[in-house]
Amino acid sequence: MAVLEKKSSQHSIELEDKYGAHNYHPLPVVLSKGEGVYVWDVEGKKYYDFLSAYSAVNQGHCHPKIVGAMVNQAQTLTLTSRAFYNDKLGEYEKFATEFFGFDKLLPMNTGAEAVETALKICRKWAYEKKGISENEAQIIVCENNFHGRTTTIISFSNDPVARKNFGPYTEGFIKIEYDNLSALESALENNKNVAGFLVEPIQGEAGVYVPSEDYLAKAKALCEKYNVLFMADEVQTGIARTGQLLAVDYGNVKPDVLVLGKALSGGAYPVSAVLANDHIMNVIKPGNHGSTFGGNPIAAAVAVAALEVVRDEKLADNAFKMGELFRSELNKYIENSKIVNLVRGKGLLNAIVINDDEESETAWNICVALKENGLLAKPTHGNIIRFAPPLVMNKEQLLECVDIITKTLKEFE
Ligand code: IF1
Repeated sequence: MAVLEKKSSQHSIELEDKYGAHNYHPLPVVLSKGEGVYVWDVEGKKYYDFLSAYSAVNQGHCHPKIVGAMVNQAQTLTLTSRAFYNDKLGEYEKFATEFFGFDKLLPMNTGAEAVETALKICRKWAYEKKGISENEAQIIVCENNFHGRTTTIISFSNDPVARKNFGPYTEGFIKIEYDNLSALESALENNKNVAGFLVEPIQGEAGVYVPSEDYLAKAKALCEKYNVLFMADEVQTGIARTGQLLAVDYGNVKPDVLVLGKALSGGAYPVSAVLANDHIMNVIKPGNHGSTFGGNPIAAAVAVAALEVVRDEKLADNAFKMGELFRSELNKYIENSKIVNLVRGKGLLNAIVINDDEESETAWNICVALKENGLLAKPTHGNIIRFAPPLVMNKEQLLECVDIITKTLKEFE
């Protein structure tokens, strides 16, 4: 008889280490259950999740309404491909386009795929509507961007770890400094072949870098002046994360092309999308683009439920209020801290900057100590720790988390 193997963290870690590619360096915690703002490891220890799967689980872990919609649809019809219609996709497209205020939606699965889709739409629009000559289109992107992992997307990354030895790279991108309007204007002025500008409303991977207040609105105005598509990558910042439904809402900016992913499904299923109005989206014709799984009935049912949760539970509002509270509480601590320089962010997308160089282990060690104290977060760029809990967190829970964080930081002062 087979001996029942007792589940342990160590065992799971060893399995991944031996049989999985080493493309990640996870914190040593093995999770097996989640509910709302909490996750549990295989030994049964409970944690506050302060990463939310990189902002995919905005609606909280295993939200019953989202899981219910998924299970229900999974028992009825999972996948048809787009060779046939299904009875859920159109309903979802109607719901989501009305929700975000666009004419049309193109469904994909991952964030990177949606970004690729936006780039393709932009190029095709440039040739067919703007009149740029074939193969000449340029797209402006920002330094320190993160838009995903495909070969084209890493072609315009400037993170050597993401990029080195994956060449040759895709051409047609111009890189400018983020949060720099004159850099944008001169890139637009000096090149008649610019088709679009792709930007993160807040740079997540760069360390939750919030641009100047009027940056996005003025960048959008410049794009209009030069007849260039303003493409907002809201894969991480969208769906209430920053305290508004979209981060561009702070500047009343309406992107020409909106890219969504992650929390569009509440983290239950890979669902991404590109939204645009007809004069742009209609450049895409049958055969130009697609995906076996994009727009499948489970994804459609899950996305509708996930957006309804955001609306019905007023998650943008809550993220705004909890974010203000979080930063003001942490600022009280930082006043007398040697180890933390500052806290920054919007809504519940925040980061603290540790007073140490990027090569130091301090931020990692703080995250390991946070884990011991019951809160999971991950460092980025060596000396920055991102704090992005599910948006369903209440005040009492948030204050308990502030307590855990400040108590842990004190161990490092
Ligand atoms: C990983 C960061 C977060 C994104 C934006 C597109 C994508 C992402 C603005 C691609 C993905 C992820 C992926 C994740 C780490 C992560 C991340 F640290 F790298 F920056 F969230 F903060 N646009 N972001 O942030 O979406 O294809 O992954 O669905 O492990 O690479 P995807």
